[in-house]
Amino acid sequence: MMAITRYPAAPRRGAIGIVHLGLGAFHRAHQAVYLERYRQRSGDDTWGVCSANLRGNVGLVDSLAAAGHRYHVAEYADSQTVTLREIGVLEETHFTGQDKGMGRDADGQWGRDLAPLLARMSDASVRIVTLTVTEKGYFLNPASGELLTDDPMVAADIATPHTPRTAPGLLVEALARRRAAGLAPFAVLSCDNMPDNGRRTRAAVIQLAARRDAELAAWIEREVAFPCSMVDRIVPAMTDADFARLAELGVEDPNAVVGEAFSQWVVEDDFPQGRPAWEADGVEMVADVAPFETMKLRLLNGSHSLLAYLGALAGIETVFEAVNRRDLGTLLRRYMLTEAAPTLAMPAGTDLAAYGESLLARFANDSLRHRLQQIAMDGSQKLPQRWLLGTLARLEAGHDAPCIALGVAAWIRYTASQDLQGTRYPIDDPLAARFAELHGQYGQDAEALVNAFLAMHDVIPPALARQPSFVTAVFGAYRTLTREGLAGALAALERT
Ligand code: NAI
Ligand code: CS2
Repeated sequence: MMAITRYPAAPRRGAIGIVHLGLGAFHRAHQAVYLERYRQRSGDDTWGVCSANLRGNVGLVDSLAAAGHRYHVAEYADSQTVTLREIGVLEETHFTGQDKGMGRDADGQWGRDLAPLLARMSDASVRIVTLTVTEKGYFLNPASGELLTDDPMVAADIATPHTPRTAPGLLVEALARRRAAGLAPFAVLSCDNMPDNGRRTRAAVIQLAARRDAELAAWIEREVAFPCSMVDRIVPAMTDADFARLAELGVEDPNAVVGEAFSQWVVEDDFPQGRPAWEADGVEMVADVAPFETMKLRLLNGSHSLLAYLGALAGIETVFEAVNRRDLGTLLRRYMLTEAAPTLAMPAGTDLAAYGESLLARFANDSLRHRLQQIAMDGSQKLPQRWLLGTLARLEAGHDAPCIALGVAAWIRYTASQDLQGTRYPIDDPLAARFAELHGQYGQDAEALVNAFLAMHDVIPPALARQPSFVTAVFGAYRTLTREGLAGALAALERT
């Protein structure tokens, strides 16, 4: 018997206090849910949201507008227990990029809704700008955190700063307009899975602003708050099966999203122009997010990436299927307890073993179809914070890291674009062309291939690539994985 709890949206529309960049699945199922709950509880309707996509998914922007910006979120505790929420806190949606089906060619037609979006960001009532533009949307070198000034999108924003295409470019232009108008700046709250996400966003914005106007850059440095945050809720991309099961519950909504019931948001409390009183809705407002962020990135996301590359190579489709394999479950426990947890400095009383077990239980949620290929995308942007920085600390302290050595071997093999059975799949990563080049050049020589990947210093920290024991371990794992398959590689690891 299905247990269904339903919450309709608050009936009234409100004023817009937040602009969000990156109208994807996660924003709809996380930040928007907290804001809806806040509005319903407090009756304060000054924190409505204007949400925009800068690239991709114009269809969602328009479909939400057609639905009066209302949509549903289904939160599954398990396949029989679901909370259905209608969300009404979204007031406006915009699209500023290019997308398939828009009948646009190459350059010149960017920015359909750029003017209204920038006007909104420059409006005095907007006090916070939040972001979920994925790791690559900040245009930072993943290893060094430097702005990618040679990237064509960033170069365009440097050349024509008043018509920005990137998220940092939009922030700089909107902040410049506010400064010129004598308005206080908004706070910028990154909700992406990056380490020090606020400080990284700040670095991107200040570096870009400095290319345009040193005084503007200094003003941003002085005046703008960039609090860090740790966000957590598993929200997979929607499938036809998800829409079908929602229809069975009476929800026929093309803009609906499905996620787990669990949700966490830890935010540094630095909002000079004010913020919703989120505490009452379970948001943890803290002075320093770093320990929570690192814990989540290394334990949850690090485990996800291990499952993604190893599982995808064996042709496994979802997290649920992968984590139910005894040997992969054993790998995750060992990785979390012996390679990730010892690298963390947590507040007293934090029980990392219990946290790890709670993650395994969440991964085993049978109501989510979280595809490993979705998690595997953008590995070049994810691996430093999930695996490599912790591993470097571990090696420098004189320990080994065999689980991550196997993970790195699996990632290298995964980027060959076909699994161990020969089934092909596309690689979705900003560095995909470089991966293809390396496989083309060294595909027949495993040692040279591994060395070439470890020499990608924008992904692999040079200090890690210089550790001979790590290089040897990755090469050994690569050989075992390609010769003996997933079960063989995991059995070999269990013997160590
Ligand atoms: P999604 O695929 O539904 O949406 C991705 C969003 O990022 C879209 O709005 C897209 O337009 C935007 N985007 C992608 N590349 C961009 C670029 N170069 N510049 C500007 N915008 C860009 O993905 P979803 O689920 O919304 O996740 C987005 C991010 O949210 C993740 O990368 C992660 O950092 C964070 N997140 C997601 C969680 C999840 O379970 N889905 C949980 C925790 C964090
Ligand atoms: C996942 C995350 O796609 C990925 O890389 O590891 O999106 C993960 O689902 C979330 O961070 C959970 O909060």
